[in-house]
Amino acid sequence: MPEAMPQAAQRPPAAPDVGIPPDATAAAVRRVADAVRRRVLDYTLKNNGGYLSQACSSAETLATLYLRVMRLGASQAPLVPRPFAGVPGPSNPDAFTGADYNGPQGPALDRFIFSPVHYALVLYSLLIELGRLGPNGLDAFNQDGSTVELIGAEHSPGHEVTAGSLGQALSQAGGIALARRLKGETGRVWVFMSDGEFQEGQTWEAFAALAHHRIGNLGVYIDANAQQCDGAMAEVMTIEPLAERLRAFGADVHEVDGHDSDALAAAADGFGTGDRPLVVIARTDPCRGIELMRKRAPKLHYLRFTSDAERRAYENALNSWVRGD
Ligand SMILES: Cc1ncc(C[n+]2csc(CCOP(=O)(O)OP(=O)(O)O)c2C)c(N)n1
Repeated sequence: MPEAMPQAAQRPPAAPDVGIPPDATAAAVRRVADAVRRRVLDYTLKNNGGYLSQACSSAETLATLYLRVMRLGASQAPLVPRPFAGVPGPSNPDAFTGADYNGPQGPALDRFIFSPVHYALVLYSLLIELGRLGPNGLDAFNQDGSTVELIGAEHSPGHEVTAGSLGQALSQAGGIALARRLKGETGRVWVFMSDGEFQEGQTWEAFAALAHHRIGNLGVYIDANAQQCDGAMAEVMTIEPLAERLRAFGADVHEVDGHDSDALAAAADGFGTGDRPLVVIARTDPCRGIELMRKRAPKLHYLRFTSDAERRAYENALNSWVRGD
């Protein structure tokens, strides 16, 4: 039998501090997603480069997860991120993870595992929009000794595991989901992945294990932006037909427009009581919202300005966005 739920876990998901209700609409998701893109563009300019296409492609998916899909409690973490407290281990009682930005753990509450950690700035920006991270939460972004890393790790806000070596987090999430089922917990485990991770053998081994153990409390959202670091997925090494392959591995697969929040949210409706993992393939546009980036295709993975003129073009794009032109 599951343990009695603690009082805090019985509360509905926390209403973010920005006036968006837990049952947010597609319009609210769109507002948040655009704000996330703007902030990532701003930091890309401040840092003279960054993972910008990931914000373009995944902003609606991540915002929909936080605002419409996951059952999370209020953040338990400081608004100003803690500095790095050393490598975790039995001799380091000060080590922590960034999962407390996603609320407390409780039998009925969901857990979130963030896998492609080079998307970290997208997640931090979203946490700011949701009031889970303070407005100055990015002040130490990418600085030595900070947990607000360019490539996130388990101590980074919103992160629970270290997953910089891509394709590993799903295996960890599968173990968490199995343990939760054995404990009789009703909360689900959600994993956010990139499509490049489906070029990794470990991902398929993880799906085989999920099918074998009949894991029905784990859902995966894939940002299928058709890009990876060497260019277009189709050119480097195709993963298609992804939906059929995942179905053959026993998953319940939905393929949706990854900028359509209603479709993203509907795919998760009622999920959590069956015996198959859920996969939502979010087909996305890596230049969504920042048209200027199309000039760089097919190399969109990391934006490093190649000239002052190019940098100014991105500055102008940000300024006109802020002005609302
Ligand atoms: C196991 C492993 N292999 C290679 C890398 C190097 N790497 C970092 S990001 C990346 C691209 C992954 O594809 P995806 O996340 O789909 O790219 P994006 O959409 O962000 O351009 C690769 C291969 C890594 N981090 N881990």
